[in-house]
Amino acid sequence: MKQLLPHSTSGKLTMMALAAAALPTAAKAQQPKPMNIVYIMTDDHTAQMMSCYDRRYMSTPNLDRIAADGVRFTNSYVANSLSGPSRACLVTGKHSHANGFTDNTTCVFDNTQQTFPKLLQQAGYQTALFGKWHLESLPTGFDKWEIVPGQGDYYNPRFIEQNGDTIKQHGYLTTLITDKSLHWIDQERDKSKPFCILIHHKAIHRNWLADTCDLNLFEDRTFPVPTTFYDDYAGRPAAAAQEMSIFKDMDIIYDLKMDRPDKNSRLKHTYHNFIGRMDKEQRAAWDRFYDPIIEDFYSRNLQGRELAEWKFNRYVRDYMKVVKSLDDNVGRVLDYLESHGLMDNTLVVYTSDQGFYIGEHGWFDKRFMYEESFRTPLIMHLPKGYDRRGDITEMVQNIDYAPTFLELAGVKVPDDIQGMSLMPLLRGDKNVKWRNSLYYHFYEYPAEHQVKRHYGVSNGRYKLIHFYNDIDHWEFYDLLNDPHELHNLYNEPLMQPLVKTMHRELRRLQEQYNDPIRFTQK
Ligand code: SGN
Ligand code: CA
Repeated sequence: MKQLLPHSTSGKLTMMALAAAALPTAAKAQQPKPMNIVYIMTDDHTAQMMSCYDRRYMSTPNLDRIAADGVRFTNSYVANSLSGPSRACLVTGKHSHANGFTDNTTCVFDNTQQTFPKLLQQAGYQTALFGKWHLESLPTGFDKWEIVPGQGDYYNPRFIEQNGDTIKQHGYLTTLITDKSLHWIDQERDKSKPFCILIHHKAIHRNWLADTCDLNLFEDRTFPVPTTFYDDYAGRPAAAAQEMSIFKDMDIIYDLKMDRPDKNSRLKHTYHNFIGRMDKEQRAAWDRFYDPIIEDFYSRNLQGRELAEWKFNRYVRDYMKVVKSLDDNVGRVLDYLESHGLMDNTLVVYTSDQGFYIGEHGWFDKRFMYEESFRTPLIMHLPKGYDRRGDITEMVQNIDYAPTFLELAGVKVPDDIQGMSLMPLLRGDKNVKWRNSLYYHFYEYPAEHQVKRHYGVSNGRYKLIHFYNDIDHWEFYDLLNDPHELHNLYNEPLMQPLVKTMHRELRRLQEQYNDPIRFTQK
C-alpha cells in the first residue's frame, strides 16, 4: 500500500487509513495513523488575554503549551465578527452571504447544507460537538452532540441532548463541556475510526461569571487603561454611534455585579436570572466575595474618569477569571491526549469565534472591522510529520478551517468552499501562493450595541471600510502608521491613489465571493 504522507492531498487517504484499522496487528504497525481533529473554540476570547500573544494581562500556561510546541498565527481574522455568523463560516468554509447566516437575530442556519463535519462523517470519521452552537437549527453531521440553548448559562446550565430533551446539570459550564468532551473521546466514540470533536465553550462571553473557585484571583492587580480608552471617535461616525462603551453602556449590576437591594439598573433583572441559577453554596461563595466590594464601591461614589477606570478594572479581572477556568480545562484536554498517546496523530486547534475589545476605544464587545474584533486568536498543535513551528504570518480567516480539516483527513475540498486550506502553511511548503487581502462583512444592525452594517477589505497594511444602510461613510487606515485606527485618511488627497487601489481590491473580492451587496464606484 502506498505510504501515506501527511502532505498527501489524495481523497483516498481516509479510506486507506480506515482500511489500515482493519489490518492484522503486525501490518498495522507499518501504517501511519489517521489524523484526528480536536477543535476548541471559545466565545469572545481575544488575543490580548492569552500570554502566548500578549503578556500585559494574564498567564495562560495551557494555551501557551499549544503555541509552544506548534504554531501561532499572527494574522488570523474572522469574516463577520459575531458568534452565529462565525460558527456558520467555520462549518461551511463560506462567507456569511453564501452560507445564509448573516446575523444572530434574524437567521436560522439551513442545516441541510454542506458542512465539513458532514463530509468528514461521510468519509468515515466519528464526529462530535459539545457546547455552544448558536445557529438556531439543530446540529447535523455529528454522531454525537450536546449543545447549550442559545448563549448558555455559566452556572448549573441547561443542555439540549440529541434526543431533543433539555436537561439541567449541576456545575460550571466550562468544566461540564470539557467533562462531556473527554467522556466522548474516552468512552463513547468508535475507536476504530479517526475522530473530529468540536469543543465549543461559552466562556468568555458576557457577563463574565467566574467559577466560585476562581473568584479571588487577580484582585491585587490594577491595570492601566489602553491608550485609546478615551477615544473621541473624530472622523469615525459609526464608531461614535456604537453602544458598547465601558463607561456609558456597561451595566453596573449585570456586567459589574454591583447588586444591592436599593440599587437599580437596566439589566438588574437579567443578572438575577443568571445568579438565581446558583445553588446555596455557590451563591454563598459569590456573596462572600462580592459583598465587601459592593459596599466599598457605593461608599466611594466614584465619578468621571475614576469611575470609568474602576469599571475597566473590574471588567478585566472578571474576564481573566473566566479565562483562567478555560485555560485549566484546555489543560485537561491536552493532558488526556498526551497520556493516551494521541498527540502524534491529532491536530489540536484553539481559536475563538472572534476577538474582543478590552477597553480599546473605550469598548467591550466586538462587531467592528477594526483590528481587535476583526482578529481572532489561532494556535495549533500539529500532528507528527508536520514540521512547521513558530509564527505563521500569512493572513488567514475562519472560512479556511473547513478546507484545512478536509484536506488533513484526505477528503476532497468541494469547489464551492470559499476558504483556503491552511495545510500548505502547516507543512511548511516553499513558495506557497497565498492571498494578499481579506474580505469582511458585518450585518447585524439595528441591534444591540448599534454597530452599523459595514463591509471592507484589508491587506494587512491598508484597510478600507464602507459603513452603509442608514449611513454612507468610508474609512481608510494605514495600519503601519496608525495601528489603533484613529485617523481616517479616506479624504486625504495624498492617499487617493492607495484608496483607489483598495477600492479595486474590494470590488474584486465582492465579485470573487459573489456577495450580492456590493458597492458601486462613485
Ligand atoms: C448577547 C450580549 C451582547 C453580545 C451578543 C452577541 N448581551 O446578546 O453583549 O454582543 O450576545 O454575542 S447579553 O445582555 O445577553 O449579555 S455573540 O458572541 O453571541 O455573538
Ligand atoms: Ca462571540
